[in-house]
Amino acid sequence: MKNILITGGSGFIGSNFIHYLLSTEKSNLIINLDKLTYAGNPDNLTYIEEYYPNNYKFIHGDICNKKLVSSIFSEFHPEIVINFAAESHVDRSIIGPSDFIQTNIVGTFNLLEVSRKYWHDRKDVLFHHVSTDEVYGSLEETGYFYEDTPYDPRSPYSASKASADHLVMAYFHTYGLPVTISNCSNNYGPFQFPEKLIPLMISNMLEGKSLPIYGKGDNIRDWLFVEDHCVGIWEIINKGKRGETYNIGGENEICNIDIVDILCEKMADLQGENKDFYKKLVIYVKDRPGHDWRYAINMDKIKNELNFQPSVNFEQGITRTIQWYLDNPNWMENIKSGEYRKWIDKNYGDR
Ligand code: NAD
Ligand code: TDX
Repeated sequence: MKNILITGGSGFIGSNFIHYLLSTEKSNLIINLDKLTYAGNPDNLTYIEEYYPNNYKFIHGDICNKKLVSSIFSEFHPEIVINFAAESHVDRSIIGPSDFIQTNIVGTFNLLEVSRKYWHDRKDVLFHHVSTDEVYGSLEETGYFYEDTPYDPRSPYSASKASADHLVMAYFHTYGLPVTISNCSNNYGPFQFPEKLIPLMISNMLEGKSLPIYGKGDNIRDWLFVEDHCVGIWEIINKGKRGETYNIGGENEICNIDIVDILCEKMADLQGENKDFYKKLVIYVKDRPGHDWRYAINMDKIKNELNFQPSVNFEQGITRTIQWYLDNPNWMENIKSGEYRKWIDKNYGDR
């Protein structure tokens, strides 16, 4: 039995990861340290609390709190740390970068410091850091992000993630701390907070609200189904070379307007409406400042070295995602009646 400290486990990817891990490797003890910011949602883990009470422990707190993190190490002796905790939304980082610097950089530094001090020179432990393809910057029509692509972050969010990645690698080279990093592309799937493109569009369609597309809608992202991402992370933890970075993508490059078109058509199909029913809600709004144009991942390394391949194609993944939101209206309703609503009303108005 391994004790695994997961940070940010109440967010979108962290909670999917906890579901994945406890359904496949039932013997681990997972300690979830989460601050429950606006994006952290205890509802994501209700099932886990109920069905895995002996394998799951929630601790409400901040990764920047050194005393707390040290006490978790002393009490639970984790052998693996998986750092999902972050401020993760690019638009919020443009409006107010401060929390991004604090959590993404200082918080990661704090976790590294406590891990180093507590583990000393142990080599049978691992600090896995979850990062993003946004650290590599923005691509034109051709080319891909490789693990050795120079970092070129362009938003406060991606700059904070890049800083954290550099700290993680510095702890490997300087102190010999066993680390791995995964840099993944845009995730989608169940439990994603409705401020990111796909769940926002689904939520607005269901409320009959407009579907805001930034700029011309020609920006391209590489969409990765969250469950495939979770499998990839676990493969890296188990088989990845220490001190290495692995890219994880979905091999699904799609521009934003095509994503919204697909969502509108799928939703119409599932709701028994005509094909264009939701498309009339599309509006074009002011572009995001410094909007990266294209992200595309080359994932030869994880394929060749770890034998990992995404298993869910976009058609399957998006159908499962829309169906999940249709099947869980209370999940969305709980979010919307809370702080999120106040924030979005203040910053975006009704759109
Ligand atoms: P999310 O915003 O849904 O969840 C973040 C979680 O971290 C929340 O539960 C929040 O409460 C928690 N948290 C925030 N600050 C904290 C702090 N100081 N201490 C403890 N907990 C804190 O994010 P996500 O989409 O699940 O992303 C998880 C990780 O994956 C992040 O590191 C993000 O940068 C990275 N990532 C996300 C995507 C994506 O498409 N969502 C893509 C690439 C990389
Ligand atoms: O209302 C919108 N309209 C719109 O056109 C929103 C919210 C987004 N967009 C565009 C901006 C992007 O080109 O859609 C694309 C996706 O936007 P987000 O969902 O905000 O994701 P992105 O900015 O690409 O970043 C995501 O992927 C990388 C995650 O939020 C990051 O945490 C991750 O690191």
